[in-house]
Amino acid sequence: MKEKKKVFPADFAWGAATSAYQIEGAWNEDGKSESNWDRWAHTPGKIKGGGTGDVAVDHYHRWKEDVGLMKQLQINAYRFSIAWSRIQPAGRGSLNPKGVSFYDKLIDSLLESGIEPFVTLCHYDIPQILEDRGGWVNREMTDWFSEYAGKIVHLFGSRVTKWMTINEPICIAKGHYAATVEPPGLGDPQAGADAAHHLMLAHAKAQRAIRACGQKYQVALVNCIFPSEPYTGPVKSDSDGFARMSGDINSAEGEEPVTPEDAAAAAYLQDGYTNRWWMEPPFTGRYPQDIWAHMEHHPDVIEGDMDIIKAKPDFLAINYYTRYLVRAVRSKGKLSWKGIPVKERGNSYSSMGWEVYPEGLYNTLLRLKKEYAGTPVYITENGFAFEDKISDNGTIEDDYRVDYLRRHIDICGKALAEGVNLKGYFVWSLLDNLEWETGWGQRFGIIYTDYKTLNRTVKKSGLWYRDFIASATSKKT
Ligand code: IFM
Repeated sequence: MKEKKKVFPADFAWGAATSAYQIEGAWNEDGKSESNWDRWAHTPGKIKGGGTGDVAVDHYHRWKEDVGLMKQLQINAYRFSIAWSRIQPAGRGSLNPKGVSFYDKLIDSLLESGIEPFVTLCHYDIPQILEDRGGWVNREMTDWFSEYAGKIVHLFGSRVTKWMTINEPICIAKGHYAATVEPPGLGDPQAGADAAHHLMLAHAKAQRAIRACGQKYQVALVNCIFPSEPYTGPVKSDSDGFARMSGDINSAEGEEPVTPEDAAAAAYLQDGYTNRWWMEPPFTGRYPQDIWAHMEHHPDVIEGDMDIIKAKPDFLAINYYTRYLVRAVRSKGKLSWKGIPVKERGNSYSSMGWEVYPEGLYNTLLRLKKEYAGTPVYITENGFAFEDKISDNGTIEDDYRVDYLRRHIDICGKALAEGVNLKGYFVWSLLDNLEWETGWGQRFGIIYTDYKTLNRTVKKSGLWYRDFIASATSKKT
């Protein structure tokens, strides 16, 4: 037997990810308080089809079975989040022993199974009591969050070293405060801008609090990166991930025609609002100046905030699903952009309407290498939603998901070969779960969940992932 030439290093993290509200259920059991998402789901009309996380996929009671499934899949890392409302029901002060015990047992069981826990402290859900006080629009939230972070790391820090503070702050600022689709659905752009700043500050303060617990911890903010490309004209993507374009831009009916320069600017603007705003400040200590100048609503940045925010994370936690095709538009005379769903390019689309575009992951990884030289990168989410059907003989033939995972994992290998400091890959998601306001229709899991019986069945993609991990980690040919 000879040694195989390995693309993926032996210590590469092969994982799957979930979040508390999407899987746990037990929304009011064992001392858990109401969360912002509980309140939202219990408000008629907020979640498609009336879905709630009350039971979710009952992970709170079935966690042992779920860890067993992870073991079966041979993953060596699991990313999950802690429900703040379960572990610290009042959002401040004392911890709930039963909540602590749940995560305690989960972490022990993962470690006994050879699976490293990667813990997210806030994956959208916060105690409703804090939402009632303004949630992320309230600056005090930055201190409440960092106190909570410090407490949790004190609790579990002897067993968990990888910590993620906040998942996708852009979705919180935009979806929860600037827009109306997620709790509390303020629909207030100024609140969105304030939340955006508070989220960055909260992350930085939490990172400090975690580091104060010990040097061994690795901390990151989780960002979803959507590389931008202009909608029309020949598109050429440079290795830095920015799209350069030339050619005419067709205007849609009723809109002003736009120039190629406009389109390029739009792509930069979109990239600025969606990606750079969240990625750059911990490295540069300032928000991207072009975006600041373009913004209509500015957060209240107090002297000293940016010094706190300027604190490099230990790794880049990147969620990647698709790219944005962007088109310039003029709104009230000002250049802006909109994302365009285009289906005629021959690519496939998930049931979320997201284009399958692995090249975007490649561009992103090379861009990260260039812009954040050397900082380790984990793909903390990557996956494909579809309305999977279970066959009469009980299998789920999700070849489209196998194809998606294979192509994105291939890209990871290619990026590693080109010197990207990629440390791990997490499939979103371990098992089908509640996809927030879109309800139960979007199945992202590599494990199928029957939402009536809550039975779990490993899909073809899960089996494929298991076999892939086995071959990627075996020492011999
Ligand atoms: O389900 C979500 C997850 O909670 C955050 N990232 C994107 C996923 C798919 O929409």
